[in-house]
Amino acid sequence: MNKKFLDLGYQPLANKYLKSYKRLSLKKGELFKLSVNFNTETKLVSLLKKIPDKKMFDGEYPYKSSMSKTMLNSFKKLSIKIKRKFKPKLFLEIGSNDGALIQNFSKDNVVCVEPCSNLAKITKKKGYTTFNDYWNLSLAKKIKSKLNNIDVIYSANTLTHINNLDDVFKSISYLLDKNGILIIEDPSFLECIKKVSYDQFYNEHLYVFSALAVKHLIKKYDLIIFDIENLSTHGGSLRYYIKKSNNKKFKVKKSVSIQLTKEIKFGLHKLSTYQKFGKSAAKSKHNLVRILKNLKKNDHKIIGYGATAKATTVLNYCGIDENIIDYFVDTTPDKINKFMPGKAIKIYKYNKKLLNHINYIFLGAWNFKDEIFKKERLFIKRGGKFITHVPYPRIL
Ligand code: DWN
Ligand code: SAH
Repeated sequence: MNKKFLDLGYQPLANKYLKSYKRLSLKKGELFKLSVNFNTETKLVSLLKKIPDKKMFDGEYPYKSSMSKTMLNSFKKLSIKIKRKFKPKLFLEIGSNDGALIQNFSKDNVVCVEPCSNLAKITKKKGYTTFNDYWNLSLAKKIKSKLNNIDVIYSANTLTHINNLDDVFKSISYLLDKNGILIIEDPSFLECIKKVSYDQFYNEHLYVFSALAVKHLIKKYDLIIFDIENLSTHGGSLRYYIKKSNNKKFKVKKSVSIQLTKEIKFGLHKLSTYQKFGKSAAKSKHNLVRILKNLKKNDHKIIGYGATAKATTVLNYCGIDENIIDYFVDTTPDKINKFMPGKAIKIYKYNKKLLNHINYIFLGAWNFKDEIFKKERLFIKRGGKFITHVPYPRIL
């Protein structure tokens, strides 16, 4: 049974950065209620209202995975591991974005799936076979009619964006070689709850997975998890290694039961744990607003760093506007000179000079804190402070 445990109010689409600010209207369908559910049987956490994918993933999707060194390094390390351990004959990536991972593979044995045409164009141009389409069974059939022997399928931060998860795993199971493997990587709900990072929810993140939920989801398609890695990326992610249950090539590792036990010990099988998270999010909102308003009372200028989808959730949930945050800085070309969704807060092209005379920066990209702190050593050295809400609101 689905039980609502978190209400993040009315939110705009997170990756729709407008060139000029306008107040979004509920009547015109520009704002969507963002509520989050826990399914007491399947343990799956999902949004109550799901927006059609064509509205979110179109020809102007601004997010580019290559904007962070942390992700580029993580993908590079993973590619070395995949080549060494699994020696793929034919490698398929679902949600290949701008090619941050596949650029580490040879063009001869890689297939990309990416629905956003502006991104698919990039990998096509680099010479990678790219299907500019949404992942589903009819696409899997189309790919199978052209290419055989897909023995490694990989998908990071993407399957949680697709409404019909049954179709997702059915299509994967259909296309994958009998001794092939599926690797998926997504934010871990356990880390999300521990860090009170309610901003992992925005309209694109239809789901946030726990190992408990993934295990249950894939069972129907004769798939099982045989290894799990804990990653520090995106605030704490899990990388699941999955095989068909009759594949004898890979043994089920202890890491799987360790993660499942950890999740049960924390209470991820119980509704009450999720309800507590709902309350922690409300407390986090209250405390963040208090910190920001106190700084404003003392005439401090605050800017934002990293115009993330997550920051859109924070701004719109907490009611933080241009009277509190003057502007955001970001390196993503398609976000620059536009406005934070739902807010009259402009995004400027990142330039160290924009941090001059600023003493307080709200960390929108808190998941890249280490990378950003390294880059901004001088700001920190001269006494500049970052503000974060994760795991609890504070000035760092
Ligand atoms: O699942 C998703 C994740 C992977 O990416 C998508 N649905 C949407 C997107 O979510 P996000 O916007 O919250 O992702 P990031 O990766 O936290 O975004 C980081 C942002 O910060 C980018 O716009 C780039 C920017 N940035 C920057 O300006 N300077 C990042 C770094 C590291 C920097 O030094
Ligand atoms: N894999 C990258 C990008 C994550 S952003 C990374 O980990 O950094 C989410 C990606 O999912 C976007 O590139 C988006 O276009 C893609 N996506 C969304 N819906 C999809 C679908 N139905 N099928 C395939 N990809 C999809």
